[in-house]
Amino acid sequence: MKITSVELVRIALPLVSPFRTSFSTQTRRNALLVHVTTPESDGWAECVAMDDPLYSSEYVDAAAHVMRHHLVPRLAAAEGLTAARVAHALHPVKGHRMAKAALETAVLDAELKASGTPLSSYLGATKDRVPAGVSVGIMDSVPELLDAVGGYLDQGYVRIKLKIQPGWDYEPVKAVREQFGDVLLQTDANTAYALKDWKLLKRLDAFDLLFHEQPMDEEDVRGHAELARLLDTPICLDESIVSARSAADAIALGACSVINVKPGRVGGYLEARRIHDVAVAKGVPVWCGGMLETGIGRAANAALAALPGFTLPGDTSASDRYYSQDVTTPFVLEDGHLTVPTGAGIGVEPLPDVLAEMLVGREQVPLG
Ligand code: NPQ
Ligand code: MG
Repeated sequence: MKITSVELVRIALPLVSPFRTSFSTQTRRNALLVHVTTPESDGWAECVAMDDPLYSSEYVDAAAHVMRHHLVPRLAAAEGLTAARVAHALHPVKGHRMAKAALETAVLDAELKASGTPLSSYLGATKDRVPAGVSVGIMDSVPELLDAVGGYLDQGYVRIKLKIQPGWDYEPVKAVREQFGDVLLQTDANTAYALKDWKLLKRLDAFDLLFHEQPMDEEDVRGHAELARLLDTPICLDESIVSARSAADAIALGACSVINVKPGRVGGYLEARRIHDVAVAKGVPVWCGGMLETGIGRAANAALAALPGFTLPGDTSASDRYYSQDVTTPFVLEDGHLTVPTGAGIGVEPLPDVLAEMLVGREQVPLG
């Protein structure tokens, strides 16, 4: 396949409500879409990098820069390019997995569209719908949190994830557990704790949680193994898992017994599938995380989440969890599930009128 153009498309989507985590409060998603064309077809993907390097070291301007100056020229120069060869062509560039993932996914979408194959079939999906969980931000008060959680449960979400940090952990988790009974409940600290805080998390053992996601620093894999020995609640890693190799290492060290798979964080859907395969071989359940994707990224995540090892509900929420107007046909909740797209490739594309409304800028990247 020959790439004939690569375009970076920036759009801005207001969030339906502010989303607060231990590292930021967001009121808007500035998304970066990648559009590639080939002589046979075209492909879309979403780069999940945030505005600021607060979740991981990547951020959207850096992703655009590295694509423009380092990644796209390598793709354009590659002989006999296929989606399966994108990672090899980009391998000389260290890191920048979110940028690489977006390019690989756009090429994959184009390739699969040309052959009429849905991404879900290509990846080996075994389900046509996936259970939807929801990630609930830090709030100003417990009553406000209970209102929000109650609303999501009324909509049908099958699992609640509470963002926590020191000072917002025991009381909110206890209140949600007491108010909503045996709902599937888990936490995500986005690295807000240190090993010395382990007693704060130990108190949460009382609430029969599925797991704590990424309590400590991204690089503190050994610390997570130590924490796992101190707690009854399992540990799930997110930020620490950047590849199939790091997943295998974390499992071997006893640092996690559950893995959050985010294709952007690990360099794409092919590496995400390898993590799935490693985890299945080790008996570790995986689930699909989220990065406040628009319908473009959400569609591909739904396909991944339909693989057999994805045995826990993901952060694959409906579009209206975040956006009153999505850039694609919206994903809706049906009986607590999202339907996996059946169209070729990722199975969705931006609605031109909506894209025009949300557009912040488009940039044609030179191929040479
Ligand atoms: C997580 N996501 O699992 C993340 C982190 C996260 C759904 O909880 C803008 C863009 C804001 C990406 C906030 C969820 C974000 C973001 C949080 C990602 O750790
Ligand atoms: Mg997380």
